[in-house]
Amino acid sequence: MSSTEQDTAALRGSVRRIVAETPITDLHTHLFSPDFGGLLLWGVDELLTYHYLLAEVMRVSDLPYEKLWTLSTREKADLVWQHLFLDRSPISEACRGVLTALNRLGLDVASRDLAAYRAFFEAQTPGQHVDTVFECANLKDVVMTNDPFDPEEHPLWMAGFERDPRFHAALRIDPLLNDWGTTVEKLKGWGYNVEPGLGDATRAEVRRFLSDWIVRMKALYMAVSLPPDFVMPEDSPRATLIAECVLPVAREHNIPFALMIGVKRQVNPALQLAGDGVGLSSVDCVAHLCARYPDNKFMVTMLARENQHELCIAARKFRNLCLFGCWWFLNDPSLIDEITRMRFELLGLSVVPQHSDARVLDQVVYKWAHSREVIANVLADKYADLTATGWVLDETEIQRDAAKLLGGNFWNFIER
Ligand code: FIX
Ligand code: ZN
Repeated sequence: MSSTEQDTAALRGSVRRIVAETPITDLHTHLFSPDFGGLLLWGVDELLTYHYLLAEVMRVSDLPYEKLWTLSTREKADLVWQHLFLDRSPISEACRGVLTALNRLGLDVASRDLAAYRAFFEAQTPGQHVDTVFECANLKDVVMTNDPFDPEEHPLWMAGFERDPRFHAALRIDPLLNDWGTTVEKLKGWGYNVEPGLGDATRAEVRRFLSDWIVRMKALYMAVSLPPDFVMPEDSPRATLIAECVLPVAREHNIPFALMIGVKRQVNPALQLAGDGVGLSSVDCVAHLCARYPDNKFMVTMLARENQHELCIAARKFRNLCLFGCWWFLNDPSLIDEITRMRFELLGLSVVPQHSDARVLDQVVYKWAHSREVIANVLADKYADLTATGWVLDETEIQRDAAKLLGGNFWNFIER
């Protein structure tokens, strides 16, 4: 090996170590702290019945779709284990993820002993297990997805509880923006004087509703997922609600509005939560929002691979736009590699390269292990290109950069 090759290998090793050692803030998950009781999902049966894996198992099983939903969680897990792990090698990213999580939690993956894995999790308590998983994933804190329209979650917030400081809230408002017709009745039931017509008085009441929940949850940001045909501006309840309610309230509380764009809900309703798809969206409306509302902060992720380049260019134009994550069907090593490389080349370090979207606590172990590896490799390539120019980097600078990517950029954007 030449001395240059040796230097590059050493640099690569340092970057991997530093990225692994940098604690993470995970800015979008579907996790809950143990205070939320049954809403916190964890353990091997939940890992195996993740909706990504249910979609995969239904491709290879002959089970009628409607039969799947009559099975218990354990029976569904057995089905997935048999078809996706025993009858064929588990090479998909979602399958591999289960194995990485079990392995990193100290279980013997070679044994293929599902009963032993179940016994391990049965011996844990949720509180203990949160500590174990946070340590194993080197996670500092996470942002939940908190939906005031969820019948299980709503009463918990209303009753109030002691907060686990590692779990931050995000106010999720999909029903408000995507189904105003139904939401209007719910708001009325909670004492907000709203009418379907969205006149001035109704808009003021929607603003009051949003403010109340931001304060109640101490929400770091508001968030919505949107279909590929989302447009702004337009003459629709959603566009009116965004322009006249969400954005003014976000400005008042100085919090970002997160838009997750490109999900085609229920392409196959028989698959329930696993039945959503993807479509190409418009980046123009993101640019419109950033330009028209310069005093608002926008966090944006898009689901279609084909939207990523245009979205990077939009982010070059607007400092009030924070790009984040490789969302859902993009959370695969080859796509994270491609997207992260493009983002670094176009935006330098001013992005949040990843979030986990974990629904099951143990998933943060694998999602972050896999993403860290890709991010470190891409970063190491970029540093190698820099050193080839004669630029010299020291470890503290690599630590500084990794800290920005894995949490610092998000917190700076929140505090801006
Ligand atoms: O809308 C979202 O936040 C999506 O991430 C989820 O609804 C989706 O089901 C998911 O879990 C993706 O990873
Ligand atoms: Zn999500």
